[in-house]
Amino acid sequence: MKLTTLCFLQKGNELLLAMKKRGFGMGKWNGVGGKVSEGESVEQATIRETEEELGVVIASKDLRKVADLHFKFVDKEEWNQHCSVYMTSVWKGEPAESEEMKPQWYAKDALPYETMWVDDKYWLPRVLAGEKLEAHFIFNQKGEIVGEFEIKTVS
Ligand code: 8OG
Repeated sequence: MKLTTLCFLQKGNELLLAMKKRGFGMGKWNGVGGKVSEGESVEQATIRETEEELGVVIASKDLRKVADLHFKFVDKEEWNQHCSVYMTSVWKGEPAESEEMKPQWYAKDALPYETMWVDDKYWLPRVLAGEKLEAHFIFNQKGEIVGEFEIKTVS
């Protein structure tokens, strides 16, 4: 199973989302992140991806792990992934558009869930309310959730 990362910058009542301009998840608002490379820790990948996609630098001590998301794809095993999700309120630099992402600040209570991955509306509000979560979702190839999903609080 692929290891991936997702990182959200937060500033007061706002969350930074970025429009994915190409590749998997194109056209969706999301945090920033991607695949963990060989020989890299999950935190190192989170920091690298955030710098590549937004041009900001995060120190590992400022990353707060908020969720483990397990995404399984029916008939597309190569898309299966374990995604580690982080939040941070501390970084260096000003978020800027890159080839892959166009960032925009949103009020946390007005996120554009209809233009985000379909699972996000189930777990992201809980993370923003302070919960730490582990969740399992099964998708078809169209990116729709199939059957029951599971979200539990972890300590
Ligand atoms: O390297 P690449 O950009 O393809 O990595 C995919 C990114 O998209 C990675 O940051 C994880 C993220 N991602 C999924 N599925 C979902 C999802 O269902 N919800 C959210 N919020 N992010 C997802 O691949």
